[in-house]
Amino acid sequence: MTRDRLSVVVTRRLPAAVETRLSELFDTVLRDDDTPMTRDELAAAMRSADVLVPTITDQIDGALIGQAGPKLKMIANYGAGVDHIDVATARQRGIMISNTPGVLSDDTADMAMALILAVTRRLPEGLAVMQQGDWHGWAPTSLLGGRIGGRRLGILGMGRVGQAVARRAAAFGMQIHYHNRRRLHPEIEETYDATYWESLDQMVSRMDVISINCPSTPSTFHLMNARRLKLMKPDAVIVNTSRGEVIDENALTRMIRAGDIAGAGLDVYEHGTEVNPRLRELPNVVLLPHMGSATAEGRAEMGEKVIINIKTFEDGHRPPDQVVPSMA
Ligand code: 8YV
Repeated sequence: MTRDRLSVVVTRRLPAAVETRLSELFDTVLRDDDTPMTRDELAAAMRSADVLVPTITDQIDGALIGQAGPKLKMIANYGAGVDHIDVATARQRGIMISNTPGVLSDDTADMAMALILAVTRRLPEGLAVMQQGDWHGWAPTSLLGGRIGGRRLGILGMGRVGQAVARRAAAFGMQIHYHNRRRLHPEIEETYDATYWESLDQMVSRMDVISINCPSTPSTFHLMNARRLKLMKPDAVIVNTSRGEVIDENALTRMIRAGDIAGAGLDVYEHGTEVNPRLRELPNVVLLPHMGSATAEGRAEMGEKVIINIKTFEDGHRPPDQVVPSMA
């Protein structure tokens, strides 16, 4: 007897190979154009599907989950962060949530390093000079940045991505410091020669570079608020490849404009695509459009994880990347 195939709705265009494999394995509905679904489209998808495959551009809140059809059994997120999904409500309704951790860590950490280098070595200013045809040759004192070797890097959130940043930064000669909900095992600390700071305030006030690598949760919202940003040394810089909500973006903008913080490298923003326009005007701020995990390899591996999670669930087992509310 053949079993009915699971019906899977994918909310965004995914890499072709991922879409093909999803269609081979499941009764898959793919998106025609690469725009986020409207709330009504999402609600309809959640009424008709057994499994929804959303991305960060879908806000799956409690109200939407409340309208889900009785068929919806699983939300297999294409992405590691699940702050756009009300995981607790989904769990109450018996809907399984999975994500794609691990396969994006190195790519995201590469981008954190790229931002640290771009800000401290003034890459955008150099690029602007070249693009404007304004270069009149080498000069001993032009566009002097700072040397990152020897600087103190404070990593806020020492999970997979934070540790991948630590590995890279240590190879660049930076001194590794971190703040985390839980202190790491001494052996892991030794690997990066990392110093743990129980007090985030104390760490922030002593670092040359701060890298945000914690997830967005109610307890990390505005962790870098105006009061804490003020603790930063005026020659320090901050980079964020995690979620914009961790930093009070307006306070950060004010402080960089006032010269109280030396610069910032941001890949994510507090209000999604609504980036504070003042940030865009600042020469010591490097802004990217959420590209941290944007490699062809990473996106393909994210797809593989989604497929493994759905398939394992279909076969009656616990998906390898199940998300439970306390992790979210
Ligand atoms: C993803 C990310 O690509 O995985 C995450 O948490 O932030 C991204 O870089 C995105 O979430 C896709 O849904």
